[in-house]
Amino acid sequence: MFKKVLIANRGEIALRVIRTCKEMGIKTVAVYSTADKDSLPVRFADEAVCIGPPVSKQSYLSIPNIIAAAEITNADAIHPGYGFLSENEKFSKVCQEHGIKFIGALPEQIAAMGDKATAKATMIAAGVPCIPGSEGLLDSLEDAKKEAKKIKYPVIMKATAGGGGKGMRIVWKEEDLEAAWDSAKQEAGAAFGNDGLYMEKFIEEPRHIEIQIAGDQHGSACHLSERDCSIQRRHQKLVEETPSPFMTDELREKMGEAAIKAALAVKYEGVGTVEFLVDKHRNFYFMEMNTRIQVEHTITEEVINFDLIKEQIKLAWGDKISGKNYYPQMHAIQCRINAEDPDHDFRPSPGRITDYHSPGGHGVRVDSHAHAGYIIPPNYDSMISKLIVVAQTRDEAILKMKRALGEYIIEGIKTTIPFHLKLMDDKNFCEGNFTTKFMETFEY
Ligand code: MV4
Repeated sequence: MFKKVLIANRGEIALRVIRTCKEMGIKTVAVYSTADKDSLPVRFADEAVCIGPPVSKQSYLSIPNIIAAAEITNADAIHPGYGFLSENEKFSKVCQEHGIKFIGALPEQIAAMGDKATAKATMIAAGVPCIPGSEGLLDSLEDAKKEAKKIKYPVIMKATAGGGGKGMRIVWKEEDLEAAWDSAKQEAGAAFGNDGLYMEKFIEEPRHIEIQIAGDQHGSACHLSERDCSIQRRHQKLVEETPSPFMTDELREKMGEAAIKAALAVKYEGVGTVEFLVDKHRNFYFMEMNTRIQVEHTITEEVINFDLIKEQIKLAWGDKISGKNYYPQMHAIQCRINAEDPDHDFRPSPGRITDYHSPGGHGVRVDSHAHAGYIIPPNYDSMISKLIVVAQTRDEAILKMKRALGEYIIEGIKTTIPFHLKLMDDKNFCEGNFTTKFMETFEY
């Protein structure tokens, strides 16, 4: 097994990875920016190396600084967490060239999935259901008009380098197509340095349901069931749960098989997620594949009783998967606790946590690097904690989440806890009656 893993990340996920490494008898190296020098990952890791100033580009996104830290400490593997360099083709490649195992996807897999039009073409070839649309990129406004006529309005144009909604435009009628084409191209070019667009039929009020998969270096893959991530705001997930209240045993089999096909099509090694849109008739369509561990991996862990970070490390080492699929035995919900003010359009609320008490008890898990006296730096993501509950049924999980949210004391900053408390009382949420449009009408 690896002797020493460097964690190229910060915050709760750095802590999460350190914990599993310790349990596996693997030494850990934390890297940190000067803003994080007193953070828990730095305290709990066996070694810690400063890699630069608070600004991410010069620290957590600096490939030379991180590789230097790995070489100095003699780490034999790097875990990138999520965000930052976790889906960076160049970083995966540079690790390879330095004889350091990247605990994540291979450069070719990152490239194949990072370009969305390429990913979609790969999935169509593999027989994974995709949303009807253009074959590859649109080469002109005229081409876009022709495609939209074929597909029929409403259509959606998406940036091939995108994800997360940037460079995406919904078009309801032909007279709006030109303006959408111009602005999407401009936005994608500025954001990604790639203004390639493709087109799809617009699916109205879909659910976002993703399938966790795992693949080994010996050509096998399995699925670990779904997560429902439909409760989002501006493409930021707020709450995730598994199983999805919309799922049926039959749909899970079909989506699971499709996700395995997707993984095998790119000879996927490690853990990954295949995202689908599911319409009201339970038709499902491939959306994208994430070649990293995700923020919401925790809920899957709770319902299948399985450490996904441990699995990731074992698969990177070359271990084989068991060959069976995994099905939820419990119901889990995660609320993302952000340092944001829900009363003021979820604006960031960095600063010092003056008092802190986290909930506990049966079926409650808190993944967080926060503590009393912790100063949330303004430079990074506003997520400071993940509150996860697991129970026998969905109704019990909601009750447990309300109980746990009620025990959570975080003073000195604003958080999204009051929002979550209100959500857990919402009739439509409690009935499992929600789509990706839920937050557009939810009255906080
Ligand atoms: C769509 C769609 C409807 N129809 N594609 C949003 C982010 C990007 N990954 C893809 N997205 C969407 N693609 C078609 N053909 C609706 C969305 C979408 C969405 C998807 C998942 C979760 C939240 C969303 C919020 C708005 C739009």
